[in-house]
Amino acid sequence: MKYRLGLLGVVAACLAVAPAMAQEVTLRAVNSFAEGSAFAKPFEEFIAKLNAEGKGVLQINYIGGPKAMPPFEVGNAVKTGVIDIGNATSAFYTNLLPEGNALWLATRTIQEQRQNGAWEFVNKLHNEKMNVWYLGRGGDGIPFHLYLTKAIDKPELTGLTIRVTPVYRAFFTALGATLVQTPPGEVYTALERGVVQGYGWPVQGIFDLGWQERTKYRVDPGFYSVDVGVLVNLDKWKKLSQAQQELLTKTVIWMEGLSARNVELNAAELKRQADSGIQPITFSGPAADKWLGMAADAGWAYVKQVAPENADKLRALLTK
Ligand code: 173
Repeated sequence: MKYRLGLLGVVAACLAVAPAMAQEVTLRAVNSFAEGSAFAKPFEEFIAKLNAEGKGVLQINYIGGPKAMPPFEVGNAVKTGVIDIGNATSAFYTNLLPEGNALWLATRTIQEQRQNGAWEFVNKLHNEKMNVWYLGRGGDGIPFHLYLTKAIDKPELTGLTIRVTPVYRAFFTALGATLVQTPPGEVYTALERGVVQGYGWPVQGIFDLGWQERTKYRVDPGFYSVDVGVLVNLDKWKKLSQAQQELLTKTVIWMEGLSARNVELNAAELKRQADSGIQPITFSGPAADKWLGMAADAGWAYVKQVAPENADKLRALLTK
């Protein structure tokens, strides 16, 4: 009896001092993109900065990329708390959040979205439907392209099988393509085996997995804008102290600022593609208008179809 009272006393004493001297917390992180690759890097820089500045407050244990977890599972792993924080494009978790289909259709930067209430609304959707705190968004200012092994001469893909994710699904369907969905890690093999005659991917990153060896053409202009979100399990987020939450927010806003360098990175990547023999197929004038018009129209029509109650609000907040 005496012992038990003593133990309770110790527990009570610990609880009493807890708010004053919060414990350092370590979050377990997974990346849906291969370590060191274009869309993994900003998150890796975010982790490095946070760990340098968060000693005694908050640390992130970076478990790794797709070798640790299939990319299309990362959203669900954050939702259920299997991991605490993840780096994933919304295209990899549209099964959990159909509204995610709107994020790459944004024409406002994340900085503008924080100003006009878009981030707040997108975060609320993640809270309610995914048990996720939408900490922030990298990848701004990076368009997507269609890459091909066979040339086309007009905005039409009838008879071609193209590798997609949800990003390109509505647009390439409208262009008449046959679609095959794969995670990034399976693109090379699909090209090698001739299962696909092309793939959707952003302007950055095709060298990361060696696809330049299997790519002959890039169709211009690019369309949409990459979104790579930093997702935090909502239960975990709520348990963090104000100082820990502020450190995460401050550091992700710094990460969002890194997107300014994408102007230069995109240009360097286009040059590297040209140097490795990838030829542009460039639509201009009315063909370019048709290409970009179809991309936006097909994308928003799909959002309306899968998220009818939120589509108009998302479009108003995310686009100019
Ligand atoms: O093509 C993809 O795998 C994809 O959807 C994507 C989205 C954002 C960045 C990179 C790839």
